[in-house]
Amino acid sequence: MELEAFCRKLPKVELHAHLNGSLSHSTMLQLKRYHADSGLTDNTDAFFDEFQIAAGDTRNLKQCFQVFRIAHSLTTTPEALTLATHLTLQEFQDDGCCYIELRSTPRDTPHMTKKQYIEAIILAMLHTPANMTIISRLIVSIDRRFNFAEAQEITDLVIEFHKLYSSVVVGIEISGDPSVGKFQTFVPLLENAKNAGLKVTLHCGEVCNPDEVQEMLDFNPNRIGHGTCILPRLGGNDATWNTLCIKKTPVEVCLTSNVNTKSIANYESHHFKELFDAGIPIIICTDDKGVFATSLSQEYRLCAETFKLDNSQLAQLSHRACLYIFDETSRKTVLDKLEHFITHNDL
Ligand code: 6MZ
Repeated sequence: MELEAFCRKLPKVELHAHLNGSLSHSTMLQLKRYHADSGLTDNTDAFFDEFQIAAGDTRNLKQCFQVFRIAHSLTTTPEALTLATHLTLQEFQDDGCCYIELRSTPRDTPHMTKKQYIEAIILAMLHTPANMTIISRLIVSIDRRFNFAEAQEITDLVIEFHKLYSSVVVGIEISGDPSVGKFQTFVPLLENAKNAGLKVTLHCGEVCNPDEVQEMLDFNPNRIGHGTCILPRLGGNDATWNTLCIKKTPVEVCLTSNVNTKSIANYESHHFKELFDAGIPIIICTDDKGVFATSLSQEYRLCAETFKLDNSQLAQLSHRACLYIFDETSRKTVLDKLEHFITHNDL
């Protein structure tokens, strides 16, 4: 089977996808139509075409955080969030994704509170259209810009919703502009979330900050995102790299995101290779498929082409990723699907 078709057919899990960064052009158009039909204003006209940071774009990681405002102006009501969630889940499903942990940062808007924001996504995941088979779970995000009180408000909500909907709300994470805020601010809150049964994933080492990387790894998160500046050659140091090698913390790897934001010079110099060789669990993810003009199957294809992996190795990557999904009750279902695919395709 040709590589592109194989990558699409391979059952995959997506564990690092920000909802508002995952909106496709077509989803944004539908959200614009919804806003117009509902008499709501959005401010996307002037910069609608600036949402995508595709290959060759001159913007860097810092500038990338401005584009999310465009998506945010299209997800201001519970109905719009429901639509955005359903359309995004459908696109992942069409791309061969069978399990997804979508993440999103609750926002107060003129039309909903943070609590309503979280509830809208939970309900959208519980009440998917009839043709939808993808299993979807929610990780609630805390933006590094938040002060302690704002982050506490969100953590309390996540814990409350986890009690009510433990089958949907599975985790909490820290994201946002990595040059802003301090990880230590959020540690007591993350401990509370952990104690309440939530899993934790952290954006770790997206920029060079070895002290913070070390603090994050020492916190023992269930997974980390990116893990870019952990290797000495990428701005980490021997201690950060050795800690990762010993702890074997699973890394959500987002190839195109790292290249398009210029965190990594090109695919060939991506740290995937060192992670792979060191036996550190890797989960191939998209990060923001709308912003970076990618898809989960495309990320698998790029990985295969760059690091010379055959179909069997790709299937093993996907299989191993299933071990790190936060919803333990879905793990067997997802693993069975993958094992069936591996057996039937003689891999
Ligand atoms: C860190 C990122 C990110 O939460 O509104 N986000 N945080 N690094 C990245 N790498 C490029 N990409 C996205 O989705 C958009 C939000 O996700 C975070 C940012 O906080 C962004 O505002 P939600 O659904």
